[in-house]
Amino acid sequence: MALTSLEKKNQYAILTIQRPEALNALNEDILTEIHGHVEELNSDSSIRGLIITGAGEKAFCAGADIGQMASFNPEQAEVFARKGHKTMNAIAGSDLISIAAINGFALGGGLELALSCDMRIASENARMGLPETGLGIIPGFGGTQRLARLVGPALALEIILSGTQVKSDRALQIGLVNQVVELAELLPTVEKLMGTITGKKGPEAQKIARWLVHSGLEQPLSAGLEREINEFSQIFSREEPRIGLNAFKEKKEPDFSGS
Ligand code: CO8
Repeated sequence: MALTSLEKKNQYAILTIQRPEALNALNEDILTEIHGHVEELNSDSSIRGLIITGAGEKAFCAGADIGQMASFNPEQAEVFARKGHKTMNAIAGSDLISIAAINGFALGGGLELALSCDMRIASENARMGLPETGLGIIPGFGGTQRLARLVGPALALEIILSGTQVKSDRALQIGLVNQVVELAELLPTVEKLMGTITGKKGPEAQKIARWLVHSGLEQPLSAGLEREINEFSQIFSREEPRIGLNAFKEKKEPDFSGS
């Protein structure tokens, strides 16, 4: 039986991890399913956004399956880590605009899954952390790299080395999440934001801006700024600026659906 579900809505899809009895812990099958869903959505031109959440009211995802890891030798650990990275990279590297709806615990690989998304919105009961060092292991699905890039090295090290569970209000304060809302309001809030994002903006402009932000983090500021100038000029060879700028002049809503 599938351990994840995918619901397609207007322009976006909701991927839910369906293993609440194990707090939605990630085993190999779940990683494979998530990767498969992302690939399917990549090939569906009607879908531009991806929301990831966990079933139940207690957990987004409590991490990699600890039971599965207990007997690993180094080779098996590498296979599992590579599989996790492949899945997280598929999310981060796809053109899908992604939001993690964190509905409870997001620990270890669960937080790393949320970190592979563009944005994170958490419920008030959410607890986030990288408790791996308490298990004698390290974050292995991208946490050491993505968390430090998001909140800076000092806060990332505090979270990684202490294993502390970060509550929602602190997560908001340090920029780990974009918003905190009541649990009942979580999906409506995330869907509303996704609807705004996928609604009336220029899809090509969004794709390029998103790529500039992500790729800019991997290069010197001067190179990123130069890329921005190039992309800004190149976009004027496209249809979208004409639609958007003329609509503003004519005091109309832009219609990018045919661009
Ligand atoms: N893996 C497997 N099962 C889990 C996991 C998990 N990560 N987390 C919870 N479960 C299971 C529990 O075993 C329990 O099952 P059962 O009812 O059969 O005993 C069920 O979910 C409910 O959990 P609890 O009874 O423990 O619920 P509590 O409310 O008491 O506690 C906690 C909730 C605090 C979230 C607690 O479950 C916990 O600490 N879980 C582990 C969290 C954790 O350490 N996560 C990090 C795992 S390591 C990791 O993610 C590394 C990623 C990189 C891997 C690289 C590969 C090489």
